[in-house]
Amino acid sequence: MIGLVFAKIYLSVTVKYSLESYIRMKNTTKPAKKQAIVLPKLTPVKQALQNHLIFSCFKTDRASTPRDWYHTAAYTVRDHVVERWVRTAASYNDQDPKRVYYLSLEFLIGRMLTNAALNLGIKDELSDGLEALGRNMESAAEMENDAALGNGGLGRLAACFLDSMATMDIPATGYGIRYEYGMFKQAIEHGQQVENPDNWLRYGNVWEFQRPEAAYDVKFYGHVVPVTDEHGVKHHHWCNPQHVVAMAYDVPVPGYGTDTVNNLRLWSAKATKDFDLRQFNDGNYEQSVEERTDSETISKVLYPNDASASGRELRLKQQYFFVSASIQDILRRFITTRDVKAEKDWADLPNKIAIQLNDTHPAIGVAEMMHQLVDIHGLAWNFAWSLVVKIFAYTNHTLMPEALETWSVELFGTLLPRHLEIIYEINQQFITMVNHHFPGDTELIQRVSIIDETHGRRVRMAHLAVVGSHTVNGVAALHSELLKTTLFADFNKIYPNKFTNVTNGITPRRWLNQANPQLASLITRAIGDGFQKDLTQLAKLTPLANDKDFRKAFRAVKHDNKLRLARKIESLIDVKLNPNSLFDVQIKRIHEYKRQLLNVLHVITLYNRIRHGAKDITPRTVIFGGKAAPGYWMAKLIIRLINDVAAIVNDDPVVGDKLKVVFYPNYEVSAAEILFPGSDLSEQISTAGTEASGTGNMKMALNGALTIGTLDGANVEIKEEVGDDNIFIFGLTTPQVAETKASGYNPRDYYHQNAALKEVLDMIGSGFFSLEEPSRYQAIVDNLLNNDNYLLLADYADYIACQDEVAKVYKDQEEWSRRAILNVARMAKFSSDRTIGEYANNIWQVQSLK
Ligand code: CKZ
Repeated sequence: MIGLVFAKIYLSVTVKYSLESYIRMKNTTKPAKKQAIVLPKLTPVKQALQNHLIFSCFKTDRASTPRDWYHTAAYTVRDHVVERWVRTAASYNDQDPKRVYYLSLEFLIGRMLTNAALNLGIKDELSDGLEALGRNMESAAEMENDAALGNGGLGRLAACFLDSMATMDIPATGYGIRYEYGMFKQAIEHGQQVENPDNWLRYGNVWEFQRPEAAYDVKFYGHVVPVTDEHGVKHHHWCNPQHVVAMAYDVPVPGYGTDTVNNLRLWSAKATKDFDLRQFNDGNYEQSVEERTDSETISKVLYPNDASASGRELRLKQQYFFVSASIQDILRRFITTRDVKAEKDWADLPNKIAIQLNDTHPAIGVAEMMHQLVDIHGLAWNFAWSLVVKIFAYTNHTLMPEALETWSVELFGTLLPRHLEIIYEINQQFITMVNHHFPGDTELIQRVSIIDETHGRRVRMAHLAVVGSHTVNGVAALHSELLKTTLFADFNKIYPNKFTNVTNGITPRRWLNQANPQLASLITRAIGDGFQKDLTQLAKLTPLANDKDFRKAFRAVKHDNKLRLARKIESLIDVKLNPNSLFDVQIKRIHEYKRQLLNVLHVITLYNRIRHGAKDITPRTVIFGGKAAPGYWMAKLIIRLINDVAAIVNDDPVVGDKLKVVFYPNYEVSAAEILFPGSDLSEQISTAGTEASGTGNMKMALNGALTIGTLDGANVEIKEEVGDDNIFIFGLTTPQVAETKASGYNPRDYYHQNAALKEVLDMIGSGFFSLEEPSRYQAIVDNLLNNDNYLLLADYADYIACQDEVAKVYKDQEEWSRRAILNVARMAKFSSDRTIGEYANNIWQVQSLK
């Protein structure tokens, strides 16, 4: 017993000591004085390159490697970024505007060098400087590892939003995790996906600044002790927790054509103590080191399961870890910049901060804000809650049931005992309110409760996010409607004004300017460069769709981009492509609902037509790219099928160059920058009602591809913008999908009634593409014939007919170009600047700062 007490004292002393040594700055920071900042002058680019090669890389020209030149170029650009970053921070400090905090477990940034140089307007200078030193900008840029801190669309959206917020001078900070390992690297071996670790920090990271002074204590486990003080007020002490330190790493986010450089603050987990000296002295050296690695595991790796909840303790730890550090940081900034004593001072909080939850992944923030306001800063519960609901807003990105996060109450209560109590209290008050408005409707209460009692007891994070936010938005018009009528129908009755839509967008800086410099310069020659910051100006291209010379120039750009893509593919997988064939591209995460399999059925249908001697075939190259979650067996089987089909088709002499099938390995942001510009046809073929928005659809159209798609997600709005004649729409609509399922869908009916479809499925099932293992794809065929949850067979015939129409139009290159130009001209709506404008005005109530 005495030993135990001693151990506790010992622990608390060591923890306190090491925490203080980490978290030194917090009490020493004073409110910044308003003082003009004088910065040293920047060196001219060529001189800066020479300086950085020697002084930052410690290399002479003779001994320099391509990586040294990347670093040299990056340091040179970074100086310019930092100069503006310092001034932006100072101006935010002086003006103390309302700020936006974008909380996201994912930021899929990709490479930064070219993007930063372009946004700062020094790309040509940099390129010339490198040239003058006998080096080349592209080969330097190629050396940069992607920052792949995200899975797919949700993470990339966060990165596009950062670009737009900086470009629009919105005072915004992104908060996330500095994963030591990002999205895994996909290799294809024997046709199958193999996951390799993404050790992206191996050679250091020029773009991050470690901030040892911005570190916070994050607690886990332990237990709660209620204490009533001398005034009879109940307090809650979180006793005997484990401590982890969250240390900040800041990454600059330069806006385009502005001096604004915003901050992306990523947290890294550090053990609170270097060694447990007691164990060390006991001779237990290894165990004492292990404890340290244990806490540092939290920021080790990104979970790679796009759109499927994992339910693992480490994932919840990651969520709480970065959310707690971020909210401590947000409140510290608020407190240190003003005198916060009474309630009325705190009442200003929602006028100064807006927090956006990127899906439910950071939804624990609602409880954490209550914890910090009530338990730490001593605010009364009801007052604190009134602030919370004014501060938070929540974006939902998916209706897929498997992506909806819930945590077992047991796990939650063990890891975060105080937060479970807080959630119970929030739920209690919420249910009381519901009961008041809908008396006696116990089923309603069961359905909306934050605690799900029907599958064991589980915390429903989406419900916590809805209850704790003033606004909930979907990411495309159709999706937001479906949220109100399906997933959140009950909540929409309870809070009729909470739900809204903000259609996604993409940043034209990366996805046009950077990825497709040739198209950007063709557009600039035609209409000036105002479109970079104001995509509505693309409308000026509309009349040029009817201009033969412009169409020719536009086609030449596309052809060049296809050549660039073809070269890349040949270097990767040694397949030669016909650049005059139709490049038909589906690049996105592999998921059954996205229906890569439907595309495969079309490929095999074309193959059969060729084998059966059809003459009138429009040559096609069908390109797939995308990663499967490592535990998603069916998605991995689909990748294997694509590769097996590719092997057979590409080797069949009867096919010639009429048809080629490519699986582009390791699809990532830097690959996307080559793939989008080189695409003719954009495959957006998810089952209607399943893809919340999609953003690749927008990137494709902006780069002059025509879309073949269902009326799903943002495709609906793309169709509205480009016009029915300039998009290829097929398949069941969302209500038709629902009707088909409700009236006893039998996929076998389609199989028996469509000879081409039957032939394709029989080939797959009988091992035509897997001779060495004929039953390899039996599960795919069985699934299609017996379940077909995503209605591939129901949509097959219409898809094939639509693809035939595509092939026909492609033969008329003038008509194809005309439509493609109109697509580019009508993409204004899909700029993330428009999206961010809507968030800023309708949700955050923040202004640009000049
Ligand atoms: O968000 C995009 C949309 C897409 C939508 C995607 C998304 O599918 O249509 O354009 C931007 O709005 N991603 C996720 N949900 N919607 C998502 C991503 C990662 C993870 C989850 C959902 C993930 C999960 C759940 C990662 C690890 C564990 C659990």
